[in-house]
Amino acid sequence: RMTTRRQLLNGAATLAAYASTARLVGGPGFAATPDQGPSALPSGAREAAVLDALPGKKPLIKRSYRPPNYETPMEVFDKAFTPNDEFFVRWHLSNIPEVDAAEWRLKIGGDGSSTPFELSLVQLATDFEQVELAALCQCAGNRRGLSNPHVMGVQWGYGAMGNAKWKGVRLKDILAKAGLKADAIEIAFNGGESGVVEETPDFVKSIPTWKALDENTMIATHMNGESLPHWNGYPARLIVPGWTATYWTKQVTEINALTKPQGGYWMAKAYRVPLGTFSFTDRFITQETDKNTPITEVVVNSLITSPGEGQAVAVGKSVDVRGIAWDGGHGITEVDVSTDGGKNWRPAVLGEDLGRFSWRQWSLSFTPTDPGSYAVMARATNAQGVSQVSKLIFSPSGYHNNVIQTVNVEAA
Ligand SMILES: Nc1nc2c(c(=O)[nH]1)N[C@H]1C(S)=C(S)[C@@H](COP(=O)(O)O)O[C@H]1N2
Ligand SMILES: [Mo]
Repeated sequence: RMTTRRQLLNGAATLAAYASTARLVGGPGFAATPDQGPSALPSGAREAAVLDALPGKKPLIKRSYRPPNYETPMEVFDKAFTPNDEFFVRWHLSNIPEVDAAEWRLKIGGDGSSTPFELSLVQLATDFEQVELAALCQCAGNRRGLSNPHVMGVQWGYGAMGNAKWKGVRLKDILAKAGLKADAIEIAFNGGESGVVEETPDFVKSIPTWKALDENTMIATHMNGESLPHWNGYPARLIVPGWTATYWTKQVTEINALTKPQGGYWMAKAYRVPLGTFSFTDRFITQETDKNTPITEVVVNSLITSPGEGQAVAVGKSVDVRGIAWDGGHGITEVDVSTDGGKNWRPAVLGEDLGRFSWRQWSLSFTPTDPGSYAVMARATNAQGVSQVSKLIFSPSGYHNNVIQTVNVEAA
């Protein structure tokens, strides 16, 4: 347990340093850079975005200091897996405790469990089979800042997502010991943090029991071969492959099987869309009302990682257009690229299949024949035959923006 201990001490020192600077100036700010995000973001959001490093992280695009919301810069998405120190950070509440690995316990119970029990981190590592899976973790509000009209919430650009290899224990193996009752309809998860004021609703999320028992759903302790970073949920977090990251509870302390729908703020009020806005495959029936439904799986989407917006390219020289594409776990079957603003499309070459919950890299080379502007676009299609949309499907909280992206390059 030497590593754990050392890590803990390092973590404690850097976090204490962070706490003191944060209190004074709201965090150590680097100068604002051109990477404030796409021009479609509200101007206030662009001006407030600076590159800033949380303890243990490389500089990321700061969207808010408290709670800490940091976005991954565009160039990082050229990598198949997002390094832990460049992975985005999203918290709803500001008091995020430093977890002592030795004292941490995961309590499993709820009125839908007949045999409640507790697990230590050592038990989690030794009493269960360890599994590893590549999966995209994407905030449902990724690209919210591009909503037209603009909506409330963190004004994310393209970087509220990441791809990682998650290692841990299948949730179904843990639940197998909980004596689940037949009427346990949801499994709820509580995170370790709290709000600054007592009235702030605790961060509790639930998923349907069928999704909790899916063999891919897990309690992860490791990410890309290392312990989870503090900011990404150390010592353990829920991984719900294919579903938006709002369900991926970090610093999980409690798992409760419920015989009634979880009715807290973060389920009943937040992360919902009006009925019929999107056509989800996965339904969360026990949480549906006659007006709205919780968001569930990630929608088909892609990102052009190169060339960058406004980049100068040479006439007669080949340009490597590349990026990533993903969906909620059906798998990407095709990515089409246009270099003339959507008039003509050509299929890109797909990279290695890292698993259906991972994003997939793609590339295509094109050679500009004449000087002038080229509007480069990418459109992903998944195994269900569903493609990205040309026009935003508007939702009041700006979820699931999968509009085909355009990058303009200048050939001379
Ligand atoms: N405990 C806790 N877990 C949480 C959240 C939170 O606020 N508290 N936010 C969720 C949301 S909305 C997102 S997008 C992801 C972000 O994961 P990351 O910070 O590891 O990138 O964490 C999820 N898990
Ligand atoms: Mo999120």
